[in-house]
Amino acid sequence: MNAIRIRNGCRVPLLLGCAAILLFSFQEAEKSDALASRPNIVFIMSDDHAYQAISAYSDKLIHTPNIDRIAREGMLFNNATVTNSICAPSRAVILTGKHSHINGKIDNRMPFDSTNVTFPQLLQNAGYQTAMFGKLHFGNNPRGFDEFKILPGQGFYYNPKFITNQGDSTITGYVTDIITDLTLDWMKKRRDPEKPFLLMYLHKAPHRSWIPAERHYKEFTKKTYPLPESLFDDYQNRGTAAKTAEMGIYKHMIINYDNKISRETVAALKIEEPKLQDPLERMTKEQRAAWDSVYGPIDIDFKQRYPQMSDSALTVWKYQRYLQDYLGTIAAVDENVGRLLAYLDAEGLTENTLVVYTSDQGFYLGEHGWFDKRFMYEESFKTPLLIKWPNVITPGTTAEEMVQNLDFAQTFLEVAGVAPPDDMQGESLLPLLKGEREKWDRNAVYYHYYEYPAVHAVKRHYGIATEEFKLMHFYYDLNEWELYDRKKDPSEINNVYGNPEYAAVVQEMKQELKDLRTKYKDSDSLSNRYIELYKEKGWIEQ
Ligand code: SGN
Ligand code: CA
Repeated sequence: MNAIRIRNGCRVPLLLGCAAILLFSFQEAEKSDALASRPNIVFIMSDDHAYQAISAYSDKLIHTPNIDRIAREGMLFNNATVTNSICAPSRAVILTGKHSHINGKIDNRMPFDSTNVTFPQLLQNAGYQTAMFGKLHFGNNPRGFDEFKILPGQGFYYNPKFITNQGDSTITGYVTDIITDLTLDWMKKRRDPEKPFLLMYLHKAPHRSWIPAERHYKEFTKKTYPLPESLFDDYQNRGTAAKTAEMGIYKHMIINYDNKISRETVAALKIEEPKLQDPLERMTKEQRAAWDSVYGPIDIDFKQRYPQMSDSALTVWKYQRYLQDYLGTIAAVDENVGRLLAYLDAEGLTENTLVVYTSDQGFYLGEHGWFDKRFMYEESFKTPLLIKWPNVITPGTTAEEMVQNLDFAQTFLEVAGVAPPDDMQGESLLPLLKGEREKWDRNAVYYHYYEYPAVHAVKRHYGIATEEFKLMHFYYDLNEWELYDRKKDPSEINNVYGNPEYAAVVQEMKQELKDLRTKYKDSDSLSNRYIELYKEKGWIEQ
């Protein structure tokens, strides 16, 4: 209509000028149409959320109807993995689209080099409105965001502090609810309907030390969970790294800090264990009273039973307490994901919004007797990934392709019509989202973990995974290889590296690993440089 009016108003001498105006207004209209039709991106990520604890993957432990909805209305990825199974490095890989050895954020301690180009900066430059709420864990503020409210470091479950680009604050309440309140407040009051948006909605839960919301105390502390087959793993037929890691439920989980038995009871029972900062100390009097009314009786019961408990009974007790609290925190995540999805529905945003649910890595829920992550073994290497985008993805589909957190940046840039920088190292998932599987040709993925020596004592290692095999090399104060037959031994309890039947596989996999390291520009000399950096910082002896 506007264009016609302009044309009708033209007089001959002005014709050229009018044509120019007309062209300009067409171009502008097209540009703003294209801008408006570009999808919104909602990136939901939790911290340490194991795929075993999402009912779209397995309903043995918990029912997560709201997270499952993303798969029901979209795509469930059965082979999504991370490149380095630890928090801040995973986030750096996601933001930069580059492996840790390239973006430099190899572990939770090293600073993030903010000269790295991140996909939110590129989306912001391309006209997206950008916001981030929740846990980033970088030590520095995110770039490329119009608004952010992030937890300092790990953040707190109760009455958390926030760093924002309008000053810092402390908010009373439960962290998962608050992160959602902040997100919805931004959506309701400051979202610009003229622009597509990128929202990064990042939960702290279910990170250690696993404190649920008050409304879930009673329900979850009553539950009993099935024991994983390898809860009592003795690490036979494995290498040194599995034997020396310090993340055993029996040996390393702290009865006070993790299992929430009071310091008084622990002292009375003469249990010797590390004393970490009390995670309950931030609670208000009322919050603490609500906690004590449910957890107090557990304390009394434990005090009575502990003297008679065998080692295996104590392992099972710790496992049950661990899962009750861990899964309790996930119940609040699921509810809050539901709140956000309902808001998108109510605002008519659902159809053209790409919603991702993922975790910064996987987690052990008693498999191999462990909690925590870090290893390239399955439960921490694999991460949940569910994506919906009703305008594009066929509902209820699954993807078996080997995708990684490395792929998000290029995916989001492609769906927004922004050319990715040449040095990003992932692959856009858009062909898979569109159902064009023939366009996907990756057949191996690369992994490299660095944070050692450090908490949980997981040795440095790198490796390659194909659909059939996984080959890992543990290095630094160790020089050991491990090979797992993923089809025959999905639980990875039998290292077949030295088995003559696998000699040819070892040879092939080593060659593939070498090729992959060349492709991604990783090398022993780079590994040594990062070890030198640890020495310079005084984190390891010279
Ligand atoms: C803290 C946890 C560790 C955990 C790291 C890294 N201990 O140090 O158990 O492995 O974070 O987690 S705690 O006593 O502080 O809870 S990460 O998800 O941030 O990488
Ligand atoms: Ca994490």
